[in-house]
Amino acid sequence: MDFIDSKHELFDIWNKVKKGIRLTAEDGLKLLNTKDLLSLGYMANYIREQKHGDNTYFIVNQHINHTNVCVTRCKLCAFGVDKENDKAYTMSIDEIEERAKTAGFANISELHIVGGLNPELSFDFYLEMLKRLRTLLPSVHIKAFTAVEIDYFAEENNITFEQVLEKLKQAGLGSLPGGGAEVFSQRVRDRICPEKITGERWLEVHEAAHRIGMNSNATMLYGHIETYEERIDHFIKLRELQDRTGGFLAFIPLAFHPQNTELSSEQLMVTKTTGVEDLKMLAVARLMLDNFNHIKSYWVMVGPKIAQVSLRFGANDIDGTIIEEKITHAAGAETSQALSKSEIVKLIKDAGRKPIERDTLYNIVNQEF
Ligand code: V47
Repeated sequence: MDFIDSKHELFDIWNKVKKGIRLTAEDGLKLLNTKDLLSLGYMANYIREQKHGDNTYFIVNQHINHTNVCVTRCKLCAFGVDKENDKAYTMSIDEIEERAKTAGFANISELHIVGGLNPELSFDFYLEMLKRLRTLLPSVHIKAFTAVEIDYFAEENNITFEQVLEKLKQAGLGSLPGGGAEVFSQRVRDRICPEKITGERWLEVHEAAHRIGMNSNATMLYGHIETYEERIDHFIKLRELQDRTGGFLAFIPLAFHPQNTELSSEQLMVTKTTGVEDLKMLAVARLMLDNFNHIKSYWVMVGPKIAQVSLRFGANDIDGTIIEEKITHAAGAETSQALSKSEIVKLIKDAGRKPIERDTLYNIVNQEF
């Protein structure tokens, strides 16, 4: 007997999944509304295993957040501050280089660099930073700057996204991370990040990157004030862009962390996401984003234990060693700053999956574990 039989509320969707038929917005809503987490996970796992078998990717990487000074000051964020704030910091290129050098000794294959919109840092600063990192660590892939930062550089310098991206690429940029997408709905953005670029602009920046042959990732910040309809709308917009370009490498659902953000205020009282919600998002992402190869379970946000279990709920990537993380930890993350390679390998093996160390573009670095 099939795990999901003809009497099951998800039977029609299961039939589509088995036949490889694209799910509709209505199907997506039904998936988000189901209480049957195991059937949802079963379907997501079916696709996950079709695409990747047991293969489960991770990366040895280092995050660098070079400045927390930010002019947009989004309500969802506990990291960005005004430049007058006691906690404000901006690293010099020497300091960034120093951090990268230490990471280089740990044999990282990726630097993930994002920061606030700091008017005191010129575009030349970033070009110089990339050139120096490229010279220091020529074999390390630099994944840096969210679409929000790319848009800011374009506005500040009165040039197009393509021009910004071309200059950064020439200086050493390899790809764009997926941050800053939040939820594309303008209703939500007006309340959680009114100063941030629109969802359309976020998508335009990524489309421009894909046009010049640069890959990127996509994210969605969930678990605050967004509705299930708005989550589905976000998935569909990402899926449409991916149909046009094929440039996205991975989708990463980001579990909202409310502590120290304006969204945890008494009026809004947004609380942390639960394990069920986290697993559900990863599973629905796998099923709705049929043209994304990789669904990444970001252990920093969902915790290593949920990340591990999610390897049976659609996820095939557990992200990386990270080393130092500031954005989620400013908002109350209880996870550690880093996981060692052997800890990641153990999580994956204990889930009955095969660990594969990858680089940013999913080339295999090592699979002998
Ligand atoms: O851009 C901000 C979000 C992003 C909070 O591309 C918050 O490989 C939760 O984008 N609670 C940074 N999230 C993280 C990110 C990322 C992480 C790992 C891998 C990749 C990748 C990308 O986190 C921000 C913003 O969208 N964020 N504040 C918060 N309070």
